[in-house]
Amino acid sequence: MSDLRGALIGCGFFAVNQMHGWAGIEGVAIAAICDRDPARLAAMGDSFGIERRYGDAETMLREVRPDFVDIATTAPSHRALVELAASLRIPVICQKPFAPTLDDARAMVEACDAAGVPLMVHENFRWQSPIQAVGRALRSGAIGRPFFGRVSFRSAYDVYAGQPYLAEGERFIIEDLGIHALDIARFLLGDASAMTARIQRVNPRIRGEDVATMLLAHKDGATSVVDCSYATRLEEELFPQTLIEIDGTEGSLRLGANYRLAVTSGGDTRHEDVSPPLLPWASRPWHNIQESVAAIQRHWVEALRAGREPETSGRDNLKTLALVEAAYASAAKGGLTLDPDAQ
Ligand code: NAD
Ligand code: 89V
Repeated sequence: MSDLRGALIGCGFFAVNQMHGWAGIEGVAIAAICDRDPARLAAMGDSFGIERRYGDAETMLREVRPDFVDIATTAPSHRALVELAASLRIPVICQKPFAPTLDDARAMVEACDAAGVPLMVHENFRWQSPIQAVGRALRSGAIGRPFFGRVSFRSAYDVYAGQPYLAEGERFIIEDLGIHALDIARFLLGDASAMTARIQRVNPRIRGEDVATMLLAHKDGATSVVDCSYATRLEEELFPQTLIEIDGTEGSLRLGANYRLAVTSGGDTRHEDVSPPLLPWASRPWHNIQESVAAIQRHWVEALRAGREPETSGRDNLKTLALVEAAYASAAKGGLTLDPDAQ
């Protein structure tokens, strides 16, 4: 018996993970799906045995009246779809990037607040089990007060094959991937009060930046470097692993390649394998991300049932989006130019 009936909008590249995630949560069923593209709608419907299929989101939501709606479209459509859900008082999950602009994002939060509708952004990277393990180690107090952090994602994986739109936008890596890394930095070290960034485009076949290096001042006193690249050819391709370094007053913590966590404290180092599980429907190397999809969706169900605000609520995500905007604004300014006479 399912006590929560969901509906999905957007049957593209990533939504299949969300459909698998929902299928694994007891008491939840996806009652209907929607996509403007009939071929994608049919493929998803056939794969998951969903009979109720729609080409128009409003028609679906009005007819099905689901308990929640999961928006898995790309950012340009998010505001209209979230506002539609709010107008019909349907709790809503929206994929990242939440919105193309902070103004849109604020309007979406306001619309859901005014309607009394729960809103979660599908910001799933902090839900990866290796990242959760880092959070637990940090919060155990073993390394004391953190004063430095690094959140690093460097790869040359061909993300453009599955997501061609990533090569087409004026903005790329900060908006698509850096947003996850910035959210992890917030999750581990708290909110930030200042940011400096530099961006580069290394791959000439894409429009936006594929390398970003950001420096954050966190309100609790730590400094962090958040760096990401899709132009980094390594001896071992680590996609989609996020590597983490945190130095604290009493020790340090490293999440190294292949999910090896080392916590140094009191003169000892504890090593732990914090590899994510390979869920039955998942496939390497995406299994790390796929597991976090299932985890964030479970979190949504728990929060919805308990009437609690989810961790990555729309309101919370405004702070991550503000960092994205600050990074582009800082990169556009180019930093302080040194006096050539001083060189
Ligand atoms: P996609 O282009 O493959 O799929 C989007 C689908 O939405 C398309 O089939 C399109 O026809 C449909 N669509 C768009 N607007 C619609 C509307 N108004 N009504 C009905 N259908 C509509 O995109 P994707 O690669 O699946 O990415 C979707 C979102 O997921 C993006 O925001 C992307 O950033 C995000 N994403 C998140 C993660 C993650 O780990 N959280 C990973 C990959 C992608
Ligand atoms: O997770 C994401 O948002 C994806 C990718 C890992 C390719 O950046 O778009």
